[in-house]
Amino acid sequence: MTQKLQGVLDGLMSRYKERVPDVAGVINAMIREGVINTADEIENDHIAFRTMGVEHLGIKSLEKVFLHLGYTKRDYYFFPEKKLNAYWYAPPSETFPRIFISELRVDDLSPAVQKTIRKYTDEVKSDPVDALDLNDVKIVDNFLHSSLWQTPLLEDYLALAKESEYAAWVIYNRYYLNHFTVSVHNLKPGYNTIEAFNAFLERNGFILNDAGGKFKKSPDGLLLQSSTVAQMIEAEFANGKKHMIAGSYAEFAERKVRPEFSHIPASEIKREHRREGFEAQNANKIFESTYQSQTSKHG
Ligand code: OOG
Ligand code: NI
Repeated sequence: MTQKLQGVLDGLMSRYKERVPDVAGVINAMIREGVINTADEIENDHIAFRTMGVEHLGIKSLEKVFLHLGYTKRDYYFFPEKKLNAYWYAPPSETFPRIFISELRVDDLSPAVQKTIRKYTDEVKSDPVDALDLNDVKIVDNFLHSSLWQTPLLEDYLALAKESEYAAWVIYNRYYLNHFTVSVHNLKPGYNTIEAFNAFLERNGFILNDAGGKFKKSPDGLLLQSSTVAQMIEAEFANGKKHMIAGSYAEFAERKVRPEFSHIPASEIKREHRREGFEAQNANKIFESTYQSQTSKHG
C-alpha cells in the first residue's frame, strides 16, 4: 500500500512543481546554499487540498482516497469567518507527509453564491470516489487531476471571488495540490528555525505571506509556519477567456520539541517528540496565501 501511496504523491508533486515555479526555485536555492544536496532530502511536513462542501463531494468524499492509502483521520478545525471546515490526517509512516483537507461550508454562503457554485457541482450526481478503483494508482492520479465539473465562466469566477476567494480558487483549481511544506527543524543551523528560513527565502527573492506576520505561531509556541504568496497562473475560462488567477504556494514549518521531551539529546529527537497536528489560528492566515491581498504583492 505504501508503494501505491508513493505513486499518488509523486503524481501530485510533479503537477504541482510545474504549476508553482517557486517550488523548484526554493529547492535550487537550498542546494546552492548547501542546505541539501538533492531535493529528496527535504522532509515534506504536509500537503493540503481544498474542496467544496456539497453533496457527493467535500472532505467526506476526498478523504476516502487517503484513508484507503493508510491515513488516519485526526483533529477537526473550524474557520467561522472563512466558512471552512478542515481535518488533518496522519500518514501510515513517518516517511510520508501529513495531509490537511479543508472544505467550503457552501450552505453558509449567500443564496446567489450558492447558486453559482451549485451550477457547477450539481453535475456531480454521486460520490465520484465511490466509482474509482482506489488500488489503481493511475486511476487515482487521473481523478485528482481531472475536472468534476465544467470549466467555469470568468464572470462566475469573479463573482465567487467577491464573497469567497476560497470558492473561486476551488472552482478553477479543484484538487490540484494547494501546497507542500518544507520541514525546517531538521535542516542545518542557520536554516532550522522559521525565522532563519524566512530570512533565507527573502534574501533569495521569495515573497512571503505576511497576513498575521511573516510567520504564524501556535499559542503553545511549538508550531511555527510561513508560506510564499501563491503564484499567478494564466487560467483559460469557458469561451476561451483568459485571466491571471492565484494557483498554489509553498509552505514552511518548524515543529519544536514538546516540553516533556526537552531532556532528550538533539541527535535522538524523532517526529513523535515534536509538536503534532495543526493550529486553527495559523491556518486561518495561511489560507490567505492565495488571496488577492497577498498575491498582489507579486507586483
Ligand atoms: C490551507 C491553509 C492551512 C496549514 O498548514 O495550517 C494550512 C489552504 O490554504 O488550503 O495549510
Ligand atoms: Ni499547510
